[in-house]
Amino acid sequence: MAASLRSVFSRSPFAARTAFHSARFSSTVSKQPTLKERLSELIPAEIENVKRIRAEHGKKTFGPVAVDQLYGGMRGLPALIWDGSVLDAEEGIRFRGKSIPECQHLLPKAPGGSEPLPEGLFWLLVTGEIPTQQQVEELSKDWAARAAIPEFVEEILDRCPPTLHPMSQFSLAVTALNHDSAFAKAYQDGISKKEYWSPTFEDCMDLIAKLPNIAGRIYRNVFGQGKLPAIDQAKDYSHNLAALLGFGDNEAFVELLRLYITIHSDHEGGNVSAHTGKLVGSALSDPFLAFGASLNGLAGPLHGLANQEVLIWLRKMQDKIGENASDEAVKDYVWSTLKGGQVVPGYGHAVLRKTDPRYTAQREFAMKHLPDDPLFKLVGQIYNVVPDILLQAGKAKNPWPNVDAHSGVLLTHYGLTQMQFYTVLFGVSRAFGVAAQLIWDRGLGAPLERPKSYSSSAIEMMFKDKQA
Ligand code: FAM
Repeated sequence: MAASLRSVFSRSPFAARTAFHSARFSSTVSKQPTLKERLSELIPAEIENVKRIRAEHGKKTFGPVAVDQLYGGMRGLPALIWDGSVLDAEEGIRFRGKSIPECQHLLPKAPGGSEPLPEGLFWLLVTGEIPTQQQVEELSKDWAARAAIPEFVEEILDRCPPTLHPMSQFSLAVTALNHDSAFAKAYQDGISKKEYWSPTFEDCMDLIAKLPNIAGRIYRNVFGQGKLPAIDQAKDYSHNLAALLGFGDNEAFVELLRLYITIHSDHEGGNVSAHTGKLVGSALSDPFLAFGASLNGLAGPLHGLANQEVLIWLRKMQDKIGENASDEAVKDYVWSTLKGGQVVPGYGHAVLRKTDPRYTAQREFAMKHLPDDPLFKLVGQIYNVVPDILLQAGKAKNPWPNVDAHSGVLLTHYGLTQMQFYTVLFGVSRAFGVAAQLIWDRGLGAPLERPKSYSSSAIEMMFKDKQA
């Protein structure tokens, strides 16, 4: 065994890690398959499944393309395949067919905890299966073992001015992780297409594992919260992330993070961050480059930055109309936002047409853990007035709250009051979905993305002599 391990070590660090995992596996009789072992069984079957679907249906068409969709941000344009999660306009997100309450019920929990472990959600996104307690514990251990970030990435972060937005710092650090990409190295070494998924998997595991150290370092550098503690190899991912942010002793906050990461992880394939990761990954940019690009999209105020914007808006509202303001005063403030040509942050959605179940899950958490929090009460009051106003204003297709209307209030309650940091936590979570998608795209041999663009004159020419 030692000799064969040494020979793979000399080939590449990725091959060595794989061999180490299999060596560990074979030495424990009752050990259940690791995520990578399970994937290596699932990928060949799915390749055959996709071949069959394409042979049977590949030439069929559905959904006409309207010119409005070309000018209108491609709303509803069928263009992507992603099995990990599907978003229904009325019902909200399902992860591999499971609603948020079902995930909360079915996924393994930490001892004494009641929220799902994000490790389990990742397993579900990747395999479509509910993992065992042992399998999520192995994943926690694996991620803790991979959590250290290279010294030069620490230096990059330490040199960033605290005035550089945390999301820009986050994206810089993630992009720099490409220095040690197993995929980039394997590609340079001439890896066969059939094997792409394996170093992609290793990069994705490293990516997720390293995010708490990156997020923790940004938080402490920017907001002056002292030295980072070491990762605790015996604890789960969310506990370690909470500890790095300085909240490891607060079990309710750790539970919040478990729920937070789970519900923010994925929102089907077409949203800006998920689609950007897939698009950039399709050029065979490694997962660090692809996810760095996702983060830059998430940092926009119409997408992930909305959680920061909500808190800023709430605070401005409180400054203007005071705490415990009447419904009338809140309504006037909402109207003044709209009349100023601004959006009401945390409300509306490109796909959803009902209250976001991610909002509901957070509201239920708040009812259980912080029912009397004044800011939570204000969020409830806003929920009672904003939808009617957006309907009266007559523009927004969806007047209901989305995920970002609630998350900042929960974080603030536990003392994480620095709203410029909120989107970083969204980013840590979104890595789970983007990574799962990248692994499958490389597993199924997804091609380079290259949709067709048209000029306006070409559109006019196309319909010149046709009746309406
Ligand atoms: N406040 C005011 N106006 C709104 C609005 C809101 N919350 N939501 C939509 N509108 C407006 C929108 O700006 C557009 O106006 P114009 O015709 O002047 O361009 C009109 O209503 C039609 O928009 P839509 O078709 O209903 O929405 P879109 O699909 O174009 O955009 C959002 C979707 C999410 C960008 C939009 O609802 C919005 O800006 N919401 C506030 C920002 C926010 O909360 N973003 C986070 C979304 C979240 F789920 C996430 O990605 N993290």
